Amino acid sequence: MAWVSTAELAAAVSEGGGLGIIGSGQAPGQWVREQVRKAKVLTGKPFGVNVMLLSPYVDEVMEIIREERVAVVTTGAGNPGKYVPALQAAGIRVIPVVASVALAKRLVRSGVDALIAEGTESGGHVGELTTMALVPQIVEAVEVPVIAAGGIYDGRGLAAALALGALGVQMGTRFMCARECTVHENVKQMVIKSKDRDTVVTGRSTGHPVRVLYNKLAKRFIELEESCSPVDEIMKSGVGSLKAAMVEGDVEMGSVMAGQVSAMVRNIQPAAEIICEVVDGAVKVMSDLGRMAGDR
Ligand code: TUI
Repeated sequence: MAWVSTAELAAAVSEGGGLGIIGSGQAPGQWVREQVRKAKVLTGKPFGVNVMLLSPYVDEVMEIIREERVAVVTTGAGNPGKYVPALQAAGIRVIPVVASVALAKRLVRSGVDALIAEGTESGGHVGELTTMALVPQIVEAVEVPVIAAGGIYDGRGLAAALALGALGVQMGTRFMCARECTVHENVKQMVIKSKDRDTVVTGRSTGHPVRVLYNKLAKRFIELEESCSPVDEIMKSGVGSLKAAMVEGDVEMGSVMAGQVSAMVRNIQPAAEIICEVVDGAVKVMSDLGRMAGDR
């Protein structure tokens, strides 16, 4: 979660029993190094960095991650195959986000350590399949551990993901409203006020579909797409808009990337409390389901 999951949130998640991930987005290598070093001060526990493969800085970011010996790299928006050997040689676990069975199989052949199967319910760059359909298909297709993502908010979502064969979950949107999350307060309030149908996917015609909370920018994007404007004109109207929303708090003309569970987020909570609630909730759901199964 570029501009959202900074060192503070990642460290708080790792301290709370999860694996915190710093979102590096399109930031240059030096910014990533500073964030990694800040997280190392805030926690002694392992954490990861997400690398957005469309970033112009991807090569230098990968190099810095190697130098800093970060525990885990996750990737988004592409195929990280060529980076896998060098990262693993430095003892770094590589866990790409995938949205299709084909890419999952290809990456397992590249030797990745695990996969994150992300359904279209998620925020930001999205694929086509839902988490419910995608996760079991990837679980069947590969032998590495699968982590489910997209549409997971609480213990019910974690239990459902485990039922589909995932061994864990990745959650983004709920952590946007973690107390330690440094995203602009306007964004937190927009998430908290959102309703079930408030996210839309824009940019399908550009080849980079992105789920966002509906606002003036999303409206303009949809209008440009409906009028079949040239792809570069549509892309241009999105440049810098993620930072405008997440850092500067422009929730009208900025890109407020968030997933479909946005509507379920109702308050600001410490990251550790979120993790406890999710895990305790899943244990309760699973024991209730076990009882239901035992009753027959
Ligand atoms: O990457 C994300 N979420 C993102 S990246 C991002 S920045 C961006 N901004 C505008 C346009 C495009 C990107 C904002 N949010 N999540 C992980 C993710 N990866 N979701 C889906 C994918 C994915 C999709 C297709 C991964 C690989 C893929 O196929 C690539 C291939 O080569 O087959």
